[in-house]
Amino acid sequence: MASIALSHTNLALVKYWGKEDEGLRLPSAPSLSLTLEAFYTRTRLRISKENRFFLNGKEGGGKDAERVFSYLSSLLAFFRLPPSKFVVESENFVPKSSGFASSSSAFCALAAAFAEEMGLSLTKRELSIAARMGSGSACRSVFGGLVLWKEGKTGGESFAVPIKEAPSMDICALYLSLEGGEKEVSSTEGMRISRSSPFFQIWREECRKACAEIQEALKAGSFERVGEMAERNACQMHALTLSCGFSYISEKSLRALRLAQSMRKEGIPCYWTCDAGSNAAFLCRKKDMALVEGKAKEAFGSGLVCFPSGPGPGVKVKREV
Ligand code: 2P0
Repeated sequence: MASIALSHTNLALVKYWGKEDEGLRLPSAPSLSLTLEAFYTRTRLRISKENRFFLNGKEGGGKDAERVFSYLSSLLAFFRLPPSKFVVESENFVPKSSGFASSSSAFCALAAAFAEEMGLSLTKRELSIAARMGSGSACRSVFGGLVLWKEGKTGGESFAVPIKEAPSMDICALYLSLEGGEKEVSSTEGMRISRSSPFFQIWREECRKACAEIQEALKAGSFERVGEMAERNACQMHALTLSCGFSYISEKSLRALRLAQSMRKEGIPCYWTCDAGSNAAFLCRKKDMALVEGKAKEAFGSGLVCFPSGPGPGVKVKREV
């Protein structure tokens, strides 16, 4: 017997960057994301005599396994369940060469498989809270399409809610694999340092405003306004880190930003975003995807690897007998 969960990653249009409580992963501000169809994690979990973790078919020890089992122990304690051990087999369909993080889909799939295997019958809200405890952005992957993560003042108040699980707005992402390599400052560390910025309070306010404005723009059906707000929020996040003396963006990430801006001047609605790494993504309409990809290859060379994606579904889980 085992439980299998399938969860898609999400791309933040308003970034989660800063925690009020590190242990609980309570964010300093709300964030808003698009769940992506193209990238996902499939996780199979069963109770066993010993803890074992497999990633993409290979048994893994080290930090990944440590984080998985420490998270599962915290879930057992949170749901007042007796100590148990697990075999966890995860497959990541997030291309390694993309350089994009898979923690949102990984921890959402793990939370969902755990809840199913332990017979917890959680509501989506409870599952979002459980996923958040593994990795903040994982709480948003519980839902498909466009998702809002409310900041909340306590662990029980901080969860994601769907804005539109099947967006009628034509909105897609094109990931650009600009460079590889490990980032020097982890997200956890980067968020911690960023709290010391003189601009941190402004950043929080800007995220609150951006979440409200994007929701308004979605209602009004304005893709351009959504894109503008997302690009501005990404720029503000990177300005925040820079104000503390470190940065994730590279010369190529900035070239991608300028490329999005020049495409707009040509009448192609394309907007830039970038997470805690130097690989950027473009937001565009599905009908413009090929054109945007062509422009990216023109600018960065025909060998540039791009990953297009439309909106994806929320987490799914089933019991295997
Ligand atoms: C996001 N990022 O909203 C932001 C944008 C990176 C930049 O969520 O410490 O791995 O596990 O709660 O979720 C990366 O942080 O952080 C992240 P933890 P996580 O997608």
